[in-house]
Amino acid sequence: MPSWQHVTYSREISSEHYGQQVTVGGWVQDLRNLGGISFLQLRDAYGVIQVTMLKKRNKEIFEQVASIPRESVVLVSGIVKESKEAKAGYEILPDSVTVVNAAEAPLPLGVVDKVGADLDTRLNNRFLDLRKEEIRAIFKIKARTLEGIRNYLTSQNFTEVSTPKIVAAGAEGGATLFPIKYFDKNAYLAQSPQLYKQNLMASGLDKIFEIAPAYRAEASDTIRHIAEFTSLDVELAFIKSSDDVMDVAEGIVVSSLKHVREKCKKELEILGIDIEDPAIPFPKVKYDEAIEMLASNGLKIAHGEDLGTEGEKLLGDIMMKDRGIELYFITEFPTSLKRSTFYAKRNDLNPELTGYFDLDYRGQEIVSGGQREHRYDVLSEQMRENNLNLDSFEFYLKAFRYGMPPHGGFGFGVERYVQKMLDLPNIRETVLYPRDRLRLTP
Ligand code: AMO
Repeated sequence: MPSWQHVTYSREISSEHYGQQVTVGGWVQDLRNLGGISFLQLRDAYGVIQVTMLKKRNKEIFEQVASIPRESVVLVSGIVKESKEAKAGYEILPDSVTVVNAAEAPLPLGVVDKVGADLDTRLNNRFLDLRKEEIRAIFKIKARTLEGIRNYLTSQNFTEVSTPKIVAAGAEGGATLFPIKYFDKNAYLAQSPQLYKQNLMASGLDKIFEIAPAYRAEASDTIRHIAEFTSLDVELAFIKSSDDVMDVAEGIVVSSLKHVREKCKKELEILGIDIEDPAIPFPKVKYDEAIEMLASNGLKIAHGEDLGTEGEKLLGDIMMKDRGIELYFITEFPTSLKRSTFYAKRNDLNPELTGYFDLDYRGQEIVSGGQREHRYDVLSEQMRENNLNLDSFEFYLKAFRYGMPPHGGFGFGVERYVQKMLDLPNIRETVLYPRDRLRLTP
């Protein structure tokens, strides 16, 4: 045990401990008193330990334990004894029980209740919600997902960077900007590291990624929008087309799914989730084809309009039903739709089209990106078209005047990815302390 570990965890106790003294610590999940014998189910980070009190063995402890409120934190020192009845195969006969922190009653949220509480109550009491192993499993998987993403990108020679989250100008439209006071200036919370990751393409750090919060003042309450999400941003230089960018996105998904499957067997089992290898290469469905597929399934979307939540979902159903496909790109978005994405490169032969793409996972967009416009004149023209004040973007534009290679990249919503991977009904399930229009605490 490392020097800073002072309790033995349930998962560490084996037959080698039988007859030995240990100290365990955790929460009182349940107490049952059967007269001369009582049982305390003590839950630690990894499982549940049965502590058995025999009145005739130690009357004082037997009586002390009877009054401990549920969910209090206790330290128990005692002898480990093999037990046929205890679920873990052993029990602990205590020589001392210390109540470190007694829980108040009633609890604002039940931990072992069979009846599920609503999401708001759970989020208001997240620390209690997380005492359930199926909730903790989500966050262990999220951590492994990020680890898998980092491992992959690092193996491909991408450098991890950090860019400011307090910024002078937005990149994704004014409507979702959070204004803040910055000394005597006006500033915003970053919606995306877009301008910085492109800036870096002129620096020689030509394959970069960032994993950081992004902020959007999303006015509507949906199951896939939050005001603070984890954005995985990737940018790479000297590309030939958006295809190169899509290859990186595909590599991230394939390798992180494999990583999670290998590292999170127990958590996936707790959640009842099977992760299969996705079919590769991910199919590419052109925007025009997607519109046609939706039309022949009864959903009319005017050319140049967004597929919308309904369109994305139906396309996901069609891809699954017809082809058994969970992950696919939607490509060649029309310029009319991406016009507000001022940095998107338009097709050289047909300016009505961009090389922009989304990656959808079972009917939900999780990634969006493409090749950028790297020519100063064209870029500034596209910005003027969007009524942007070029002066506020000078730091960004400057880099395009002194040697900017062709480049592209994408933004990848980590929570949306985990939501879909684990088939969760609401993106908030994948955030410890979500932020949305109505929620600022905890
Ligand atoms: P976009 O705005 O499409 O693109 O965002 C990229 C991805 O981020 C996720 N996302 C969100 N997730 C949760 N809640 C939100 N409110 C939210 N908004 C976005 C989605 C989405 O696909 N700068 C570009 C990326 C680029 O071109 O590099 C951008 O931000 O999964």
